[in-house]
Amino acid sequence: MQRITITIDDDLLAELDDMMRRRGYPNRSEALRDLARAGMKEVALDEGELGACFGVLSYVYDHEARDLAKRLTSSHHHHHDISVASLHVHIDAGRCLEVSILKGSSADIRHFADGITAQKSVEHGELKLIPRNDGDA
Ligand code: NI
Repeated sequence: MQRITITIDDDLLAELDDMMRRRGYPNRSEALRDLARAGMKEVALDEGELGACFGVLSYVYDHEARDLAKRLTSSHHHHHDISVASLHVHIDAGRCLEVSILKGSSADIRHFADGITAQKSVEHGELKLIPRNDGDA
């Protein structure tokens, strides 16, 4: 074990202490270790090669933005091997929410998702990867 010193702003520390009380952490070190582990797991999922995966991609877009809806649909058609299914919700007069289920290697899924979320007028893009071998005994 090593002892480190960190600097943290008052508001964040208050939130941390509050969470510690709710969850019954004995001290800040234990709470921060758990948060760091959880964060590192997220980073590994974000960055690591996970092999065969399912992906859940969600995003909101402005359906009146020039040609955007058409471009997004074309992307899905062009990558029909990756894009398994999509749910489309008209959230209000101008915006659509889509949730797409993707299937392929983590690299291919990330590449496809980046192509969607990097488009202008696409917001709240988020990709969750689920390794397909998770359930293996
Ligand atoms: Ni719509």
